[in-house]
Amino acid sequence: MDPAHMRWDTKAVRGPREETDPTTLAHRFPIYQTSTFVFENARQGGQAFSGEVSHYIYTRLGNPTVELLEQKLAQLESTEAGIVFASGMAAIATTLLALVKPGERVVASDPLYGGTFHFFHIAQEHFGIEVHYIKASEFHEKLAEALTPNTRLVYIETPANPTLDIVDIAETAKITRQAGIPLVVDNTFASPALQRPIELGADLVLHSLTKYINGHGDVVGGALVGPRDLIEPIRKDFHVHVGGIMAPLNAFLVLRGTKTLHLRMQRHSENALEVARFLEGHPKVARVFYPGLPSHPQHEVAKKQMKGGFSGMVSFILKGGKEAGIQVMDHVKLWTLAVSLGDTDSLIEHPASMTHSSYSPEELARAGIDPGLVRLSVGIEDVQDLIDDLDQALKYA
Ligand code: LCS
Repeated sequence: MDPAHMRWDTKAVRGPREETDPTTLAHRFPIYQTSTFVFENARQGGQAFSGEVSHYIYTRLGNPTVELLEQKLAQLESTEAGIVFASGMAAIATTLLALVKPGERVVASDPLYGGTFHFFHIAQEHFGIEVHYIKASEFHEKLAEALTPNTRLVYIETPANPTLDIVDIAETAKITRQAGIPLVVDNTFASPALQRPIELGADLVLHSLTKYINGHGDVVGGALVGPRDLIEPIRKDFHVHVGGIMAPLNAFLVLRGTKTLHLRMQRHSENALEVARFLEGHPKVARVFYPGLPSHPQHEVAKKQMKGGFSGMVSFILKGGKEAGIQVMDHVKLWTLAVSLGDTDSLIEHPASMTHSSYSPEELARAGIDPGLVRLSVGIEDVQDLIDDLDQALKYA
């Protein structure tokens, strides 16, 4: 069946092309664990470099297992081409350096993952790239006035790490399209199973593959996908020379993760909604952040652009503030106290001192990251076990 005619869940399992190894008929596509590829003769080697013949050369320049993952991710995000990277940060850094020059400007949503925020700060200091932030919750209302003639990129993260603020992708894309500026969306928190920004008008989509797409907490990786005319220059001029490539073994593992993404996202979303409802009803909890709750200020926008669930990320603040949050983190027995997210297992962490420790106290306040905010990555265990464990830990808060 032509993948173009497959429904999304079928593409996740089967796309983008027959995986059977043509040489051995192995059902699963092999891990081409090799650094280099052999030429039949010197002339062919030269032609491979000049592009006259299509031939693998060297794994930094291209590898069959890695390419299969790139094609699959592009297809799952409804676009043409993709590049995978050694990490989400390698994807973000390479994209920024490829699209923005010294003296030019990026307009970004606030908050962002702490590592992204830190790198944007470095880009400002070392490369003279100006980064202007707009609060995620009012992003598209304030965007037009922030676009200067030297703005080269609009960069958003939605749902945002760790506040779960939502940026309206379609409304933002209307403005960036009219201005002719590429819109890049970090879709890590939703994954393409729940949200496909390119279908909503975005130009490029970024992922930390470390999270939901791989899903099993055993790989670090990143991706950038989009139309061929935007992706190929980034690959040719930046990716293969900056060199932050994904290893073939990791590409194989991430490919395996993609096959169950739709099932996992459904369960993550169901469990997270129940955990969010439990926390919202708990007397020690001051506030819960989850786009699937009607109390979320952008619940209607989330409903419009996320399909089939609101993902597995929930944040909350206790009435007892940071100290009470620390008590919960120190008393959970089933939840794992660790950063990262999107694993099968449930994780708990403290953004202000961990994932977002690159923010100053003033920057945390501006981004709406309360010092007492606790972040949950709700896994796919039995949700009652997760709630029971939080309930007992909350007794210490
Ligand atoms: N984008 C988002 C939204 C992220 O949450 C992360 C990492 C990245 C990009 C970077 O990806 P990486 O290089 O780690 O693959 N977020 C993390 C977090 O919240 N805890 O640990 C890492």
